[in-house]
Amino acid sequence: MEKGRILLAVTGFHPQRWRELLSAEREVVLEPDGARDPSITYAVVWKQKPNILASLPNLRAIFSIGAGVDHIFADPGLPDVPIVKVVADNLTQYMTEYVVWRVLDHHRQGLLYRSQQPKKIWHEPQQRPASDISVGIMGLGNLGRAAASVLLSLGFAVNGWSRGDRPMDGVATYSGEAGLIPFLKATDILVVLLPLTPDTRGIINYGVLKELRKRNGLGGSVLINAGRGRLQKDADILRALDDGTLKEASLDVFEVEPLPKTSPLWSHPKVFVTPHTAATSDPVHLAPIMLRQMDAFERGEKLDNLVDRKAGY
Ligand code: NDP
Ligand code: OXD
Repeated sequence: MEKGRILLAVTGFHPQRWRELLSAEREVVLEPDGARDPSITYAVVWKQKPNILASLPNLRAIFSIGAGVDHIFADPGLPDVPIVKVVADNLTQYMTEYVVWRVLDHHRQGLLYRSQQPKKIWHEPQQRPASDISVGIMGLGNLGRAAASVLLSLGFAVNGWSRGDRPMDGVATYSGEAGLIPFLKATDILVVLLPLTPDTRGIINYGVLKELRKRNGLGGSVLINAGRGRLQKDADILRALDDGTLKEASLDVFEVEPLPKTSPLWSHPKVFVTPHTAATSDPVHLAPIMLRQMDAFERGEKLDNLVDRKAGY
């Protein structure tokens, strides 16, 4: 089979860098030039323009530049071809670093020390062992499981919540709607690593935050969201922080991105903001993985890491 050409339809990343790396092995056409081009068989996308993929008569597979694929499903004219998501060691490592960094910072009172320093306050809060704190990972998938195993090795108690049963050694696992409240009630630090789907949109709301466990050495429950912004209600998080339902939050993702300059989250003393950078897709690592998958597919092998279109992730 001839090597298919690639349409690169990328908003917000660095299309030129992706183009350079992908074109080492295949011809790459930048959106919008490839519209209706019959020689294009693959699309590599991030937030592609609506209906561009539907215009390609011989499209055989869509590759997401990210682990999340909600940006692809936002296209009303999405063609019915396989969708491949990113699963890669370096992306997983970045996310594990982010989760462990934020959990340790909240556990070791980083926000308190940062507020004390400008005022030259020498005050030592009580220290507690990690084993006193349970971290609940919402979304025990590729990223959630990797973070869970490092947190376990640091001595934290770890809970996990997923759609189906996903047993993991050392982790108390919960699943589905029935498992949600018990999972929250056993969790001090909630780490959100869910995909954005019709079932998960808005799931991080006041009612859910209210269920988190308060009995812990942290002095309150903590939210860390590195999944997607529209999983959460920004206003509910602010309300929970202001009435003490939440002690602190680390947010990498927001309902609207970039986070509007008018958002009170920017200057909230209990919030740590990062600009959707928990785990950045690095084309140097990811482009070769995509090219290998295209080669394998053309040899008649199966594509890995396929998205379940019905589940939406
Ligand atoms: P996976 O598909 O491997 O895992 C998703 C997990 O979420 C699975 O455990 C799945 O359950 C669970 N899940 C999905 N829907 C539900 C539901 N309705 N109820 C309960 N659990 C549910 O994804 P990854 O771990 O690779 O990535 C997770 C998300 O992280 C991405 O979708 C993306 O949005 C986000 N992300 C953010 C980045 C950032 O920089 N901020 C970077 C990379 C990813 P089950 O196991 O049963 O299928
Ligand atoms: C992703 C992301 O989904 O960067 O990979 O958010």
